[in-house]
Amino acid sequence: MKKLMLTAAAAALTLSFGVAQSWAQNIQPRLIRFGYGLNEDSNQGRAVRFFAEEVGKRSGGKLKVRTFGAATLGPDPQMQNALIGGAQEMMVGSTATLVGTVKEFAIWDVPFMFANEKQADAVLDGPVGQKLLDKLQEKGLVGLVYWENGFRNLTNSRHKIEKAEDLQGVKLRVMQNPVFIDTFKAAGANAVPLAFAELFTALETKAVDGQENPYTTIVSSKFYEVQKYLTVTNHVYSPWIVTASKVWWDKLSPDEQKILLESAAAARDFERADTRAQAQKALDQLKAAGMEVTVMPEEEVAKLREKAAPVTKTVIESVGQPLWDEVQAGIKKAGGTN
Ligand code: TK8
Repeated sequence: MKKLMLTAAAAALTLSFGVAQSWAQNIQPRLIRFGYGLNEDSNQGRAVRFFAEEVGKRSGGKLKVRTFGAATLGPDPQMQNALIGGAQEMMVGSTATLVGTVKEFAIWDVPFMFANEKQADAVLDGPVGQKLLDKLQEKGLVGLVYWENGFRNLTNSRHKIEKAEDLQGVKLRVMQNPVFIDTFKAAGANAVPLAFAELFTALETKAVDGQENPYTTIVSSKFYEVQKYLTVTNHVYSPWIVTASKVWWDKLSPDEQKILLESAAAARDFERADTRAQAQKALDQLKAAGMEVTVMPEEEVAKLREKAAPVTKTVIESVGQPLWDEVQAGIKKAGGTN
């Protein structure tokens, strides 16, 4: 009995020593302000909280992530600037609003480029995805990992959109990004770039007729309250990106950086699984909330693709053929075509 207790005590000692050892890594007490645009009750909010808990656990409570949802620290472009200036530490948001900072990011906005999530994961988590993350450094940002926003679909309050031509004249809010503006202009819509934080009010007051986002966001942002028609188009796969302020990041120890990177990657895996599990449920919720759901027939989607072809060409000219080829090779390797 005594021997057993002694062994237990020894084990406890080793254990606490082990813990003390990992705490003895170079980790300082730090507060990390982490902003995001969607509501707390969203796939984005859940993943940010997961990230915060991971960072807490992995740093023995020394690194504290304080989360700010619903764009309380400002819309994506404003937060990006705060990160660059060092006034905010971290955020997750659309890659789309980074195109003005690093032009190559336009490649993720090319309509109909990824056919499924498997292709998107392979390319984003592969060498090309990393290459783009690395390009942010010289602009004052550190790109950690990509999370999933998802395939985007159209909603509007004006009329049912079933054919490509039904988009004609519809005043559609798009992300603040030239590829989105050009794609929807080419489709005949009146594309209006607007910050996501202003979108609900714009839809409610009918300043715009419609918008496009994944099902999960249409639910978590309650767009179904002010939008009657949903059209399934899956016109583009949108990634989110987790970024940090470079001036701040450079002051962190390698141990601290490792904790943040690994936690962001763990949160990515959690987020993608959660988002995918929620997507079908979200569609059911939208139907139950009274939205009229129309699946755009394939031949009509093909017309949208055709109209978007010149936009894709412009993107290739801007990002360069080699980068485009790399992405296409990644898609091929992941299986299938787009
Ligand atoms: C949230 C946005 C949102 C995006 C958009 O801040 O703006 O429509 O899809 O997820 O990043």
